[in-house]
Amino acid sequence: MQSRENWGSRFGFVMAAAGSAVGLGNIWKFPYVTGENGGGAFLILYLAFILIFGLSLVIAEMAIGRMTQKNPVGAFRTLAGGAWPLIGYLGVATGFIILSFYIVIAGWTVAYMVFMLSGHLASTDSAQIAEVFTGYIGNGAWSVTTAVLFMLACCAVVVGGIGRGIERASRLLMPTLFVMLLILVVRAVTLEGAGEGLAFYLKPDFSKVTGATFTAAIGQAFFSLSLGMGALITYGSYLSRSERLPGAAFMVVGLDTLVAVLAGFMILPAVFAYALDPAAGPGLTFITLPVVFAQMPAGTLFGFVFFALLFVAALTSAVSLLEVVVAYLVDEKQLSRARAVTWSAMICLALGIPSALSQGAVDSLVFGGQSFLDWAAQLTDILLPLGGLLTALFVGWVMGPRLVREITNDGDVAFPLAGVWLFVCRFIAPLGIAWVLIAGLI
Ligand code: VAL
Repeated sequence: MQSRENWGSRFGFVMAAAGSAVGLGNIWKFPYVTGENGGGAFLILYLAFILIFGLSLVIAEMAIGRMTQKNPVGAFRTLAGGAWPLIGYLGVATGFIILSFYIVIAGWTVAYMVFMLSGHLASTDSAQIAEVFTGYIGNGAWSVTTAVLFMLACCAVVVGGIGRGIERASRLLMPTLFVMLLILVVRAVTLEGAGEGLAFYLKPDFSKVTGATFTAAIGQAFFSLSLGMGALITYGSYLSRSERLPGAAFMVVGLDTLVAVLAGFMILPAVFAYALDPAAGPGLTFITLPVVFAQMPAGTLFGFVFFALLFVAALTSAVSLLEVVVAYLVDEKQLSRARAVTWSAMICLALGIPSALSQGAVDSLVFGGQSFLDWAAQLTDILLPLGGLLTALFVGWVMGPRLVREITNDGDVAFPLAGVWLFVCRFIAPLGIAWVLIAGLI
């Protein structure tokens, strides 16, 4: 058997894993969910969940991948028999569902880069921008086309493999993303009237916190960290045995959280500076922000940079989701990489088309008050924490100290919090996640 390809360097791995984590979840979803859920209060919950559950599970998933050097299904099968490999299947399926609607939204960023330059979004009237947005997403042919284009970009990266494909793209794209983000944050917080947005973001309003806020915050934490979707197990499986895992995991979690927090600093002050509504929901990025850019000096340029930023973030994330399925097909079904990429992209597109068409093109794809895309997204908000809960149980009760030995390279690498980590996996994470899930359902 051919030996498994490894990341070329620690930096390459961290950039790829941070590329997976930093995505639409941080830049598109986080600011609007924060806007809808009372600003600072949501921020506190989100940060708490990242710290309590997120970090421990990131370490756990990466370690499971590295220990087995296998895709999620193969990894659980190698470590334990019985029903445990089902967690792997759950992860692969969840990643696949996410990818199916992710390419649709990412496709919107492709269109918006063009719209920004062509002047389609040069209006200070949000009703007019809303018309451009709904006109475009409601046009089935266009939204399917941009989703296909985006998927092709993902395939181009993934088919190149780990080192020459994913790692090379991430090493280039992630630093670019940070530079673009910093430029936009500086622009936003120096706008006149930005202070009110900063206050909204940083001063918690606990009266807006309900059971649903908890579910939203935990779903957001898992989505953002790429947990429960097989991605970190898969990326971990390409990590060399000699790397120090805890440090890499800390860096990935830190970068992901930093980008989400900075995205809040980039968007909320700008929205307030122009007296717009922070609770505009999913349209915050695609309807509200163009109005902001239209009023800002050199707004076309900043607007273009913003949607390019969103595109880059989405690409490195979608690549990791595609790699989950590709790794599964290559390891378990012995497909060549090229074939695995072709098949998974085609099936995923087939599943994504209803999401693309549910935005106004086909009325019957809206049911129960939500579009097909919303249903898919909502389903994953439950599947992700569920996957996390099961992984925590597995790690805490089945693997236990065995995985600690893996994390510490048999005692060579310091992991002073091993005891706390194991305690979190055994008790805190399963009970806490279950509690949040039940509170949300009730
Ligand atoms: N973690 C990414 C994001 O936040 C994806 C892979 C879901 O968008």
